[in-house]
Amino acid sequence: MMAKNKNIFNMNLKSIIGGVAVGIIAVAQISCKPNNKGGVSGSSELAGDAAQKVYVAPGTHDEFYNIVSGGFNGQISIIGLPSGRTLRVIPVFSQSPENGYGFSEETKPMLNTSHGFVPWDDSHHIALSTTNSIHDGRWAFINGNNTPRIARISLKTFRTEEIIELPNSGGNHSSPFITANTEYAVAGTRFSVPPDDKADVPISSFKKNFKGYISFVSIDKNTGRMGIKFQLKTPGVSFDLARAGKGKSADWFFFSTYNTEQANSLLEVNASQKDKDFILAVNWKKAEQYLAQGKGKKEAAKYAHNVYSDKVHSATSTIMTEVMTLDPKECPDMLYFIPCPKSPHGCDVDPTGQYIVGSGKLAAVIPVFSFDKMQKAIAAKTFDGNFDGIPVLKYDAVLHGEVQKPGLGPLHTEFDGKGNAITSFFVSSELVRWNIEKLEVIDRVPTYYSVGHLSIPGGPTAKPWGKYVVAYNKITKDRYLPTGPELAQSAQLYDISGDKMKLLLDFPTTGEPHYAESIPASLIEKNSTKIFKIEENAHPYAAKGEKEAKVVRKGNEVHVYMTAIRSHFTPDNIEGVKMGDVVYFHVTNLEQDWDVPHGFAIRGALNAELLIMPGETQTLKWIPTKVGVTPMYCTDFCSALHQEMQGYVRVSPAGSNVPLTWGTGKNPVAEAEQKVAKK
Ligand code: K7E
Ligand code: CUA
Repeated sequence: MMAKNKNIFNMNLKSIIGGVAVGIIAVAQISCKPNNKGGVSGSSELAGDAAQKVYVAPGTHDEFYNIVSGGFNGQISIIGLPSGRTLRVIPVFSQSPENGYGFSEETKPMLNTSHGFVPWDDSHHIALSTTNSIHDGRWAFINGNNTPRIARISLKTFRTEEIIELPNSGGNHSSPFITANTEYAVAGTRFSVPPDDKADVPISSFKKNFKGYISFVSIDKNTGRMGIKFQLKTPGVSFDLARAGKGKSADWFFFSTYNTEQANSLLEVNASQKDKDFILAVNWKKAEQYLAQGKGKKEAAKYAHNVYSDKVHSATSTIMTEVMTLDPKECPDMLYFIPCPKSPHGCDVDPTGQYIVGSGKLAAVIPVFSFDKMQKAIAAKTFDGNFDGIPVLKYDAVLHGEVQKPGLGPLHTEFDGKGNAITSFFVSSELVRWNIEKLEVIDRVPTYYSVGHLSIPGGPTAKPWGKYVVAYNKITKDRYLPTGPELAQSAQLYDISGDKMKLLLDFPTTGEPHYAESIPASLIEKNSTKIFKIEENAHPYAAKGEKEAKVVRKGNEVHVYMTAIRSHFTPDNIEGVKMGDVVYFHVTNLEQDWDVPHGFAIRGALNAELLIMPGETQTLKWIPTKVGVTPMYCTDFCSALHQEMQGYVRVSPAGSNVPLTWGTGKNPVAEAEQKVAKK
């Protein structure tokens, strides 16, 4: 092993000198070598005018927002296209040391679950809200995989506004996917599990007791407010990915499945036995009808529903106790299985809603199914038996056709809006463009290396904006300066406006990008929130002017109603805090100017810091650990006198009789003490 490593290392050195792309050789151990014709890896594919095409001149803006899942960091990155510049990281399922999300008292409830406080999760899929299957720029949704949840992010504030937990679910991978008019965010469970209220069963009783739950989370048209409308209790298989229909197929949802073998151990082998798994077609309008007819059954389940309010600048977490379920056995004509070779990963619907593309990770072809044929096959009952009571449609009866020899290891497909699909191939490390009607490959281009998801602006919608495709690669190897054992994850931008896809740019991403969507900046930028209006601040501990600043003791709790404005805190001197106290700094940023946050940090805080936006109140909980005078300061360079934005808190021993005094000014505490003495 050592010798091998050394060898690669030597070759890498050579590659720098001699221009041999050696990273590829290393990658070849796990995937095939892209068809690279030499030079520094990929440079030969680089378009001659690439630099010009991605150059966004200083002071000008990108054309698209690229909204990218952070994968195992549980966050979202906002990247500008075509520049590849990272504009923001939005914390969703993980605490953030950048803005205090999940650390401040106001945001901690966002990470509450039925298991308690979960500070870090894994996220895979972005879904942007649509109207008539076209981007409307209102919200982004993303899944929490490990502890199953769906989050809604406002594209006005670029903040997480709501998180709902999904009961009866494990590994929330096939999630979230959005219906045409954002009626629902839909989530299929990756792990089939026994129902939460009857969960203590032997693992070996999988076939009997385990179910694959699909959650339909309704979304309020105006507020975006989420709620679990119902769950479908399907046979115990693994759901991988999904897409809603559009246009003629808008009443339907399509899910890729694997482990239809229903194995509960060594899935690598045991779940790859069958020649075909399934795409599950769900008529969700019919499910709604059954629900209206009273076919639903309430089941006990525990899940958290967390909502953040921009008025009180705080989140609440409510534990819900039941969920409505629909059993397909009592709801005929609602679910159909379409056979799909072999362990399908992506399941994507073209812009017209006519074609459904399955991407079998281990398949040698890309099958494309026809919605019209599916309707005919259902009407004529062209079935190939059933799976656990659900009709299986005949493969040939539903198939539009197969793309032959497309590449190795197809994962995901997006659409360019010109009648073509582009599919990512993990094993052969390439993007392949093919014509949907003719099922012919028309172009292919290597990726560096092992592409997972891909994103065309509007690519999953009825109206692809086209122009670019971004490849999100799983392996970076030699693409960037090395940074120890952990390397940046890599995205690559290609121009798809012409006949040939052309590589324009590599850019590193934060975390591991799985899925991303891209949307024209014009649909979002004009709505961006600049400040929170101080007069609308309804936080119970807000101080909406320096006159309202105060310190209040309630038993051993000390509440500091503090204000921040360039360049001081009020109060900035506090005495009378004692060991054993729990101090809450409720800091209101009085600024009403865009881009003037203040920070707050206090020495020895075991929790965190704060970053407070204009007009907002945020709270840091601090339990003093030492007697003495403790400094506190603003952490965000807010003005020329930012460094002067500081203060002190005096902590005395428990039981001391130092009076509670505070102020900002010449000798604030002395003045306050005189006032106390006069009384
Ligand atoms: Cu990364 Cu969408 Cu979780 Cu495919 S999944 S790559
Ligand atoms: Cu406020 Cu620096």
